[in-house]
Amino acid sequence: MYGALIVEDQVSPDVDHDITAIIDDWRLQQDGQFVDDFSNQHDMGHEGRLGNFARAIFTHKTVQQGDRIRLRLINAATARVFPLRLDGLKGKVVALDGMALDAPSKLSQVTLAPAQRVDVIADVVDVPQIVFSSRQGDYFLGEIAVDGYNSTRQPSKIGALPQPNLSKPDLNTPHRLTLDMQGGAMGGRHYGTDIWAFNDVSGLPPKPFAVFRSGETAKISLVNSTAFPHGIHLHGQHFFELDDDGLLGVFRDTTLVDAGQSRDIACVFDNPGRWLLHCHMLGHQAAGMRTWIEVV
Ligand SMILES: [Cu+2]
Repeated sequence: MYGALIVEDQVSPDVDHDITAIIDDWRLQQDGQFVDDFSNQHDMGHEGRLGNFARAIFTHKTVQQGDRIRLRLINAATARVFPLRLDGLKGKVVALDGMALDAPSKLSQVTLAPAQRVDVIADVVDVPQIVFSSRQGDYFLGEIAVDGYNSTRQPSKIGALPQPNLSKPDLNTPHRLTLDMQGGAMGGRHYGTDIWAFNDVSGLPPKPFAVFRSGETAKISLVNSTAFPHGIHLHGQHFFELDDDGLLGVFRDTTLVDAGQSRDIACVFDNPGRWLLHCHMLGHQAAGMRTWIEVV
């Protein structure tokens, strides 16, 4: 993301407002000051540095009932995965991690790992509210007030956004790799030098995890051998999640892999350069869970 987030005068023609919501959490003392324990090893070895106070911060304070809005949610938290419910809105998910879906999908619960984004186009049917469905119950993150009624907007279908120009992955590619996530509390042994490791290496190795020829497809199995979820983020390109049958799923740049689970991805490496590949729970990254790839 570059530049200003607030783009109120650049509204897409088919919506009344383009709204961004930054979702974040903070660790606060009773008096509202930040808790000053940023390099806490216990956090790094567990879920990461979770806050005890969370909010959604919107670029808009009000909408009208009946408005059609485009709402972009960004999980800017250091470590927290947010399962979210959007109340007061009836619509569709139209993009993930900034990439348009070819067919908008049902708007139900949305889960965002750190760094993940989702775009929704929806009609305002009641006060739009974002609720974090936490293990302890619903946690209110924020709302946009409803002020007035939009009587000019006519009901219409929510279509797909303009499609990105994507290179088709070669699913028969011989280039297959495994990225094994290791370490942390209650994790198994590994040979890395820090709390976390990828394939027995902690931190950035002198040689890349892999080198790809520009335009080449590779399939990577992301294997979570740890006791915690990880949001794995690749810089410089997006990738397809593959389903259990190996078919193309959603196209994004950060994928959440739950503890003990694995996910295969297929990526056309078409952006030359040296790129980080890391866990976006930043305490995990700082404590070893990072590597890099090169596209030549
Ligand atoms: Cu992680």
